[in-house]
Amino acid sequence: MKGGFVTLEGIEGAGKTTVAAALISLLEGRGCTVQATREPGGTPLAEQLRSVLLSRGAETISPVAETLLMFAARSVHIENRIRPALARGEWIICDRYTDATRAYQGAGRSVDIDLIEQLAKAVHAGVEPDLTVLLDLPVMVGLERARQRRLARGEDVVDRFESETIEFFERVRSAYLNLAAGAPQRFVVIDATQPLEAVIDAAQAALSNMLTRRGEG
Ligand code: Z5A
Repeated sequence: MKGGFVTLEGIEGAGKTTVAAALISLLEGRGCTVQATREPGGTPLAEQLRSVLLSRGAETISPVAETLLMFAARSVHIENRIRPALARGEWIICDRYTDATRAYQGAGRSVDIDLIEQLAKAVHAGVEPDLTVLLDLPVMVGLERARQRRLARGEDVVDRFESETIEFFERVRSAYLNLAAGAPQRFVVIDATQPLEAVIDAAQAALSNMLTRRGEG
């Protein structure tokens, strides 16, 4: 079986981390070699850029600077990890990718979408997801899940994104749904308010369907 590239997207608290584990288990059950990774991050250097992007320091990071840093991290990630793994015929399950930049920096922070597409072309022409699973849920539900998780872990700090307004996350959610509507051959949208088992079943079915379409089902 040849490898593939699957991305998971959605607002905070959508369940991406949990669903990623279920997709890995399906692929490993079929004998595939799978790497789970995330953005921003995924390599030691890209994880350093993640810390810069998420931490709330004294200096302002402009929306354009944030976009450039996202793509810098992505470029490091692609060249050191994603491209080599795909070339070896492995699978990549990635928690967020360029659709997150389109949604968060483009819609959330009003960065010019043409600039984002130019950077995407420069950084990863030819490295596009085969399947994108969008976990969709109302903003308030996602934020409440994230808040509960922080409480359970005893964390009392929020990062640069978690401290954003509800309106910001509404723009991000709408942008994701528009992206999905514009590329139905790549996206599968799952109602993430369903019980976790139902969300996992739907995500695994989407991946199985993709394998079947590729003649590998
Ligand atoms: N960002 C960006 O702006 N531009 C970019 O290009 C990229 C990223 C790549 C870090 O991302 C931030 O980077 C992100 C966007 C920005 N900030 N935000 N928001 P991240 O992916 O690392 O962070 P995150 O989105 O905040 O991840 P998360 O909160 O961990 O979300 P999740 O992985 O989707 O959720 P989860 O951990 O699987 O689940 C959250 C909780 O809900 C957990 O307790 C689960 O048990 C529970 N859960 C999940 N599903 C269910 C269901 N169905 N029912 C009940 N409970 C559930």
